[in-house]
Amino acid sequence: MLNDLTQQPADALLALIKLHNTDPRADKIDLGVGVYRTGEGDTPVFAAIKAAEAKLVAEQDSKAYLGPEGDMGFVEKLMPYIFGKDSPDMGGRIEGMQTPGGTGSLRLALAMIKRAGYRRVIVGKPSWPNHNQICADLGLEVLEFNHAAGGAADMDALRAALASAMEGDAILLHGCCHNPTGIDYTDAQWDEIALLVAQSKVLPVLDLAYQGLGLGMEEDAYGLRRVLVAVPEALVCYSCDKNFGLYRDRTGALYAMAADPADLPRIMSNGHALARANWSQPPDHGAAAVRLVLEDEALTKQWLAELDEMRERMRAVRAKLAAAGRTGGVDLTPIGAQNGLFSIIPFTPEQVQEMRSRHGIYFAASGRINVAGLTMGNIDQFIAAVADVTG
Ligand code: PLP
Ligand code: TYF
Repeated sequence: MLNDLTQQPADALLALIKLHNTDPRADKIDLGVGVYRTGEGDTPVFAAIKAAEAKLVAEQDSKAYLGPEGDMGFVEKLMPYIFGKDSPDMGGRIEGMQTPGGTGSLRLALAMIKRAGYRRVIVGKPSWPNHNQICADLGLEVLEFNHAAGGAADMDALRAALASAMEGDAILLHGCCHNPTGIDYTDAQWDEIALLVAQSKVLPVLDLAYQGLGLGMEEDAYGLRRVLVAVPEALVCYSCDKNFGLYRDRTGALYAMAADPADLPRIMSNGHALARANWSQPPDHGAAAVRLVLEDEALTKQWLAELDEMRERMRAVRAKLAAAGRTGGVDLTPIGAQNGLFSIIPFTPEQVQEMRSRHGIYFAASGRINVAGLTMGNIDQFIAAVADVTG
């Protein structure tokens, strides 16, 4: 029986790590998987997290089970950053739980909507491959629309998708730093999206995996907050794995917004039951470290300063790419106005292979580059390689 299983492909993004590692060239460049890198090419642990971890080791007096909801101090401390200081729980209408990363949160959110009777999820394409993969695994149908056209968000495609929405539809929206395009909605577009989502009555599922890496912590939450004030119910999938640099510690949260605070315990009891059926309880370490950062004013300041530095470095890389303008057969200008770790350069599949074979530069077959893999030391080499393979 086990022998009847068919071979599954490896995750293409994670497979790139190995490809890059086995390339012997000293000047190779890794623009593959989405992790932040410093100007020296490292992905260090945040100093604020290091300090919180030291405190955790010194002060944590038990590792006894916490329950399927995880560290509720962590869940609550994040809320003002996500939902705003003025109304961090929308008048008692929002409650959360800790999950294993943003992926765990998406898994629970989508399993929860399936339980609630939703049948279809509207998703902009291209999207992070795991969105479709989780929907497929849960037996949720996916309705795709084009996320972008001509370097900007394709609002016509989104309007048409929402106009065709039926009862039992949800829509999955990237809150900021769209993966893989880097093309985010403008504030004015979010204003319209909030109205359209409310009118169409689809359930919004907002995926916020990169808050603070785009334009700033507040700016990156604009769209999410606009949607939440316009609709009765929503789910928010949050990841701390990028903006606290916790990646492998799998740190995230799921928040539900209910029409009435009285509905929340019943809704969340489904999240807790699904967590028990999936992983019982989330891993503690990353969330406890984030809580300790957010409970301490000095550590919070330090974390925000580290996040500012990351964002500013990525903006500087983007500005330098944009300044190169037309390079070979492609135009790098739009990259300057895009947000977060990713942008797509319209390479053909052959050009992606040539970037690897001729230049030792590794990125996804879609042409998605992780801009954080570029530094002031290798960016000219990258631009010259782009000119070479596309010229
Ligand atoms: N959502 C998007 C759009 C992502 O790119 C990622 C990336 O990893 C995640 C969610 C999940 O993040 P994680 O599970 O590593 O916290
Ligand atoms: O898109 C990325 O590169 C990140 C990291 O299965 C990632 O979101 C990639 C693939 C994967 C899990 C995380």
